[in-house]
Amino acid sequence: MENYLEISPEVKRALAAHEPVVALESTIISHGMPYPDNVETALRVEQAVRSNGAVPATIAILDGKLRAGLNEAEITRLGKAGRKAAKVSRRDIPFVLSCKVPGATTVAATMIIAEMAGIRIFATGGIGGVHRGAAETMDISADLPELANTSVAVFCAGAKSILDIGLTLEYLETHGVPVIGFQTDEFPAFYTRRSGFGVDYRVDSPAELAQALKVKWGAGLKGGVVIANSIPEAHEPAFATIEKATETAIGEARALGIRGKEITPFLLKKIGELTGGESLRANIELVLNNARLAAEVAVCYTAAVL
Ligand code: PSU
Ligand code: MN
Repeated sequence: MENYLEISPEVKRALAAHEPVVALESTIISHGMPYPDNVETALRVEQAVRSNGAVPATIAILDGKLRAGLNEAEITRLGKAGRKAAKVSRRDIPFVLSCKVPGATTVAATMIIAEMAGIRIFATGGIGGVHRGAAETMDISADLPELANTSVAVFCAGAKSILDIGLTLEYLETHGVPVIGFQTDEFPAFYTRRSGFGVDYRVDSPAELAQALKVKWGAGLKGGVVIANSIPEAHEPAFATIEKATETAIGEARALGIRGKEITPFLLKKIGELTGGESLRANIELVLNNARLAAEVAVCYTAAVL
């Protein structure tokens, strides 16, 4: 697979110099937000990483290459393609590599490419998980087995309440994935700070977190880590607004028979419409917040492992 990997000159230089790099995913650009907010957000997220001392590496599949580090024109291309871009998880990688369609990587595929490039720290909005009703549908995101196997720390605002958060946490526990709350004892539910579920461990500083990552991977314990970073209070929508929109959106998805990889983008779009854009504004703020924290931790982590 390394033959297919193309790292941008800036990211390559930073990695060779053991400087902090933060991976960023691209499904959030193509399928997670509408154009042009998606492109604007992706560029602001890169800027947030830079302002906090790290080099951003947005990850995607373009023109038959696994890419780590995109320029503004390439990010714009993905943003404009929107849902015409392929949503790429682990199973899709070989097929999208061998065709012309641009591929936007999910958390799972971004982790694979980040690890291959030598990037350990990755910021996104929310991870996929076990869907509500999974006992019947068996809909479990490929993000979860990837977290079990691939050694990358994923900074997120928890898992969305479109998922069964309790079952998602059970899966992660079974597969040995630590779920760490950054300055929180409670696992956040993406748009909202509370879910009713606790985290496994709480850390209060980037340095403390970097040290735990160093020890985990240094000890040969392979696999991912989930760092749950709550949306800042000032940007948190009312719980009832989100919950009501989520219930309605899930009902519509069921009625329309939407399944598989289409579900998450469908629900995000619906919830955006139902909340009059409030969920989109929250989504943007929480991604920025995760990018800032991931960059701070990347700075401490590179210093710790040198
Ligand atoms: N959550 C969001 N926005 C997103 C996603 C999740 O708020 O764009 C995307 C991520 O790329 C995640 C993927 O990895 O959805 C999970 O999709 P699925 O459930 O089909 O595995
Ligand atoms: Mn699924």
